[in-house]
Amino acid sequence: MNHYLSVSSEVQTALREGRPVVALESTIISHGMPYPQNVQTALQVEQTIRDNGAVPATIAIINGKLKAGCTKDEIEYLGKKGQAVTKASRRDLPVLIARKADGATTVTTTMIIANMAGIRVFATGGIGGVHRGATTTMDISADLEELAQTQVMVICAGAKSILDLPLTLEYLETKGVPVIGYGTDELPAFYTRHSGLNVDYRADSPQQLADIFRAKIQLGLKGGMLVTNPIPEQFSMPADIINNAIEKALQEAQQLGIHGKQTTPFLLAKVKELTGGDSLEANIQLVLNNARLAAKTAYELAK
Ligand code: PSU
Ligand code: MN
Repeated sequence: MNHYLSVSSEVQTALREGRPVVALESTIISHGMPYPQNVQTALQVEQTIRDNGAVPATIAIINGKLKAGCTKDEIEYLGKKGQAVTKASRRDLPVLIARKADGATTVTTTMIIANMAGIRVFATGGIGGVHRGATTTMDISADLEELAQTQVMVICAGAKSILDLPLTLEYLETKGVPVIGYGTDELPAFYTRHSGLNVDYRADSPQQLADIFRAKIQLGLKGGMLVTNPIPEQFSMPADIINNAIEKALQEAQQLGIHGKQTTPFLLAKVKELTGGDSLEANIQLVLNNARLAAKTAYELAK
C-alpha cells in the first residue's frame, strides 16, 4: 500500500477477513446525476450492496487522498460540490494528489484505486468507449485501456450509443478484455436492453462470472473483464426516444466543438435534458441492478 491510499476501516477489515467488497465510482455522483438524487442514489446503491452480502467501497479523491470507502458525509460533499469536483481519469491522478485536490473517479481511476486496495469487483452504470468519429478525432476513453491492464471486474449496463458500439467491442477484443453478457447474448445499450450486437460470451449466474474471473487472475493474465448486465425490462426506455435524443446531442456537440474530457459529460447531460426525468429513473434502476449482481458476484469470488 502507498501513503496516498486511504482505505476505510470497514473495507480494510472486510478485505483482511476475505469478505466480499464492491467498489463504486464517484463521477456518477458528482457529474452523472443532479443533487440531491445523486447522493440518495449513491447511498441506496451502498445499501443494496450490503443487503446482498457485500461491503460497499465508494471510491473518490479527497484532499489528494485516494479513498477506498467514503463516509456518508464524503458522499454528500461530492454530490453537493457536483461539477466543481474534477472528473479524474488516469492522467489527472498525480496532479490532484500533488495539489491535495478533490477528484471524482471515472471507471478508469476507480479501477486503479480498487486494485491498489485489493478490491476485485466494481459496479457502475455505463463505461466510456470509442466515440463516434474516433477514426478522425482519436477520442477513445481511457476506460478501455484500463480494462486492458487492471485486474478488476467491471459490471455495467453496457454502453450508450453516444459511442460507436461496434468499434468499442473491436477495441476490447484487441486488448484481450472478455466481454460477458449477463443472461443475454447481446450487448445491452444502457437505457435499452438491445444494441443488435453480440457479446463474446454469456453467463447466467454470479458463480459463472466469478469462475471466469478467478481463472483469469490465476492465469496471471493482466487486465479486467467487462460484464454487461441489461437494464430490467420494466425500467428500460423506448429505443426511438433515446436514439433521437442521442442524435440531437451528438449534432449539438459537433456544432459547439465539444472535445476532450468534456465530450462524455456534455453528451450525457444533453441526453438527460432531452429525455427528462424518465432517463434519470432508468439510470438509477440500472445502477441498483448492477450493484445487486456485483455484490452476489463478489460473494462468489470470496468463497
Ligand atoms: N458513461 C455513462 N455514464 C457515465 C460515464 C460514462 O453512461 O457516468 C462516466 C464514467 O465515469 C466513465 C466516464 O468512466 O464517464 C468516461 O469518460 P470519458 O469518455 O471522458 O473517458
Ligand atoms: Mn475522451
